[in-house]
Amino acid sequence: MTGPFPDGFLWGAATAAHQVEGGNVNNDHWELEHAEHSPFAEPSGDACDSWHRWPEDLDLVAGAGLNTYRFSLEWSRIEPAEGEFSRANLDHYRRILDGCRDRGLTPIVTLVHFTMPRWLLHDGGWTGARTGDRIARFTEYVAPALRDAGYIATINEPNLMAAQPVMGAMARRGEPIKGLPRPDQGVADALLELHRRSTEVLRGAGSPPAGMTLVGREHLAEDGGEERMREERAAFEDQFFTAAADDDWLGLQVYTCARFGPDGLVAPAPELQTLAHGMERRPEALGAAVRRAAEVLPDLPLLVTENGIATADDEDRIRFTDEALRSLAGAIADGADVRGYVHWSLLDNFEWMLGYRPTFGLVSVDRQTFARTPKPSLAWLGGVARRNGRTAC
Ligand code: IFM
Repeated sequence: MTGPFPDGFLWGAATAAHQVEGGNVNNDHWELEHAEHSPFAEPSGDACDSWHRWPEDLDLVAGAGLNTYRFSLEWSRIEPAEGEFSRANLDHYRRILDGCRDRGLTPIVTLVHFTMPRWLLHDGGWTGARTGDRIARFTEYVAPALRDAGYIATINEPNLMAAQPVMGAMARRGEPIKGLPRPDQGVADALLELHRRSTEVLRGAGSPPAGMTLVGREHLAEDGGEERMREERAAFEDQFFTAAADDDWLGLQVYTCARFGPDGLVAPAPELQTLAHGMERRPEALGAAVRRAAEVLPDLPLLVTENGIATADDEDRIRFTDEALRSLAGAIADGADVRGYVHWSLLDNFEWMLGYRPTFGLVSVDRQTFARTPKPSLAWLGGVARRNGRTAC
């Protein structure tokens, strides 16, 4: 690939607390993983034991030649009971930030990556009347520890989080899931309000640039599907873009496209589906999603905070990422203000309801010993980073 990637471009890999730390016994997901008739394929358990092995993880990122690490805080560890904060656990994350800076890595920190403390699950959840005050208090507590972050994301993928209850209801009615449906408007409104409250606190604390990370996708209309595509895009994307307009930056997490016919979402052909969530293999969706965000929000700096593929074939991961980066280079050449590319994921990790089967990692993790084994794709991406995207000679 050959890219006009700007000087200072960030190249990194991402993780999220519940997917890699292990032992997050005090959050909503742990509870759901262990519920009777749980929809989770398996519990998260010890995950990748990154709670203890994070220095090894950072060494892998820096050693490969990447310059950025994205990770998230686990609210349930920092505020295990309402209003009761753990200084020791916040210090743990503070040490990860220091560890990043010591290795020349720019930390991108997400405050909420899907999980909430159990006490919040049982007292309102994301849509609860007091959740705005609670996220503001949490943000206020953590903000001083995050002064060295390069970027802070408040909430990860609120557009996906708001679509989840809709998917749950569809599954209960036995309807086929053909992709991410239109978000539940009440949940979307609530999450955007939480983002606003958290951002307000970060701004007041003089924190690093604050934004949110959204699922970005290429929207494609099949014959007669144009109107429906525009409606769905407005609900899934445009309303979130509008809410992000006053932020300092926007994160896009792009894996695939969504196709629309006159009756709505069209499921990808089975031969095009990848290992995770039946997504269509469409690397060029990255450039398309970035172009659209840049068109709607021309003045907002963008970061690709996730992009990747679940595959057991690492050569295909390299091919996919190379194609995705070519499309990103095209979007940048056409004027999109993109500041970085962060691959999902550093490690093979806990892929939520699908458990450990899908492997998104640049590094595999032995489920018994937690030994990390870099895949060729890690060195490949590190090489891309060292050359700032220029083609290898
Ligand atoms: O693993 C998830 C991550 O937590 C959020 N974005 C999509 C990834 C792959 O499904």
